[in-house]
Amino acid sequence: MSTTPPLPAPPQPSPPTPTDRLHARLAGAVAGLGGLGVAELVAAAVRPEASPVTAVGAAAIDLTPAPVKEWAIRTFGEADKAVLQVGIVVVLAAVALLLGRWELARRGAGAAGAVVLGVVGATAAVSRPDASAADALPSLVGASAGAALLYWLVGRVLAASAASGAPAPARRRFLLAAGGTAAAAAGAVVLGRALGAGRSQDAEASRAALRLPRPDDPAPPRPRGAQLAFPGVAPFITPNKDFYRVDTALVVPRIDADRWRLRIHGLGVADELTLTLRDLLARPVVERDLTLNCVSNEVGGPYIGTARWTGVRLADLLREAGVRPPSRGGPADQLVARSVDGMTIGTPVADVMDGRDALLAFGMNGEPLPFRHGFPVRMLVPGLYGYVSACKWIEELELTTFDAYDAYWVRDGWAARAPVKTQSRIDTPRGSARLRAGTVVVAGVAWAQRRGIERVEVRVDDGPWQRAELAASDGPDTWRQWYLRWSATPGGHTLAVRATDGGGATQTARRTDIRPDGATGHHEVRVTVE
Ligand SMILES: Nc1nc2c(c(=O)[nH]1)N[C@H]1C(S)=C(S)[C@@H](COP(=O)(O)O)O[C@H]1N2
Ligand SMILES: [Mo]
Repeated sequence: MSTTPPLPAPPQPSPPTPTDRLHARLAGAVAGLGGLGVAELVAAAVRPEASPVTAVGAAAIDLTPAPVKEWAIRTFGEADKAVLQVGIVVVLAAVALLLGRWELARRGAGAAGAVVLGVVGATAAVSRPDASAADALPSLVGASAGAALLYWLVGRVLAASAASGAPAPARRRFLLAAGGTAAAAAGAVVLGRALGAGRSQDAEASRAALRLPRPDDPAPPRPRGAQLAFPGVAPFITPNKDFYRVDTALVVPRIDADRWRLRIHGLGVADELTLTLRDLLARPVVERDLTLNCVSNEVGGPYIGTARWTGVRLADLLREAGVRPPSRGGPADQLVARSVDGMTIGTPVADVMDGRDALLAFGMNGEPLPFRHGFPVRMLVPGLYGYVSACKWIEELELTTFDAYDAYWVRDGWAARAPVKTQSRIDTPRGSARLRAGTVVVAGVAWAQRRGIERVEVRVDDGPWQRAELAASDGPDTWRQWYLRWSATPGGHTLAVRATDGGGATQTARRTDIRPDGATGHHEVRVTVE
């Protein structure tokens, strides 16, 4: 009788243990970080804006419905872009954990998911208005690296799981592999971002080398009394570091001024022009104090500032290109400015050419434009909100018509024409302030660019409108400070302010939304007097 030993049962893949699942998620997170690190390194070589996080964020900004965008600006202020990028990384991390589990459940499934993510990033990157095909590379190479890492790391998890006899060393090998990969990936992210920043060295150097020319047409002397001495009132000139910033750029464009060009072309342009910065600097240089404000500024809000700008007159350039305003029979009524990052801003040709100080500016408060405010050159048109006049990082001016073309914000539902509305703001006392009874200085700013401020009045509770003292005027295109000495009596009080412009029109009390063409209503501040 012969006995044959029973054949050993073929090894059954044991179902994943909780530790396996945990480690698979860890593998997903580490592979995700690795993919991101590789993507950042490639983006540093291609173009920092092509980084998947930046590209997806930029696409998200463009695809987000306008009300959500406004909510984000209202809620997060100038931190909105940082919040967006953190949000993208959080979503990416959640998806990475999921892909780790998929890869464990079915070999290749998680890796395939990573590749799909890469295609999403690449699609976002190449659909940016300023993109080239190479912008797909960071996402695609990063996702491939992430997929390979995921396949490999989950392989280690399975190996550890199968080595059921002595799982400890195999587990340790997996954790070492995961830890080492994570450290290398974090290093790659940091290095990639640093290299990307280094790429802007030419831009930094060109800005450092720029000496603002002495203006041929200096700003009229600013009256000494334009600036009041009361603490808490916004300074008449806003320092560059405090000047508000509103734009859609996730990465501030850093343009090498030596390579910068501005093209002027379009309807009714007899002589197309292409100008270098040197060409602009060689023209008659003007300097003006101008107040700039954003249509998204709520009543009492912070998105307004005044600077002394240096530049050249835009109307002269247009005239040299053969452009005539509509009143002189010119066929174009809209001037569309385009920036290097694809922003489009449409301005009435009539406004630019009616004699006001519309500028192509390269200087801000005595220094070259800061990168965040549009270096090397931006547009400014007194009397119009920024979104219809103040294109930063400008590279093209096209003459067209309002009928033929809707600029970026207009497609979002904002008005195509948006002159600044007369407005005023109480800077001191602050809302909810607790004050002592007696004389309290109520003070702030009022603005109505092009028309100027003629009168400011303050009302306490339901009392009469009382005329405030006005600081000296620096001209119709800048804001004007004002103050009123108030004999504060104990109790809760509501202070309100309203301005009357140089045309005699008084600000309406009617509260309207910032959309479609700027908020109206009185700024009110509630205080408690003890
Ligand atoms: N290229 C570009 N230019 C732009 C914008 C933008 O998003 N991109 N935003 C505009 C808006 S809405 C305003 S209010 C002003 C703000 O200029 P500042 O950021 O220098 O204060 O810039 C304008 N120019
Ligand atoms: Mo704006």
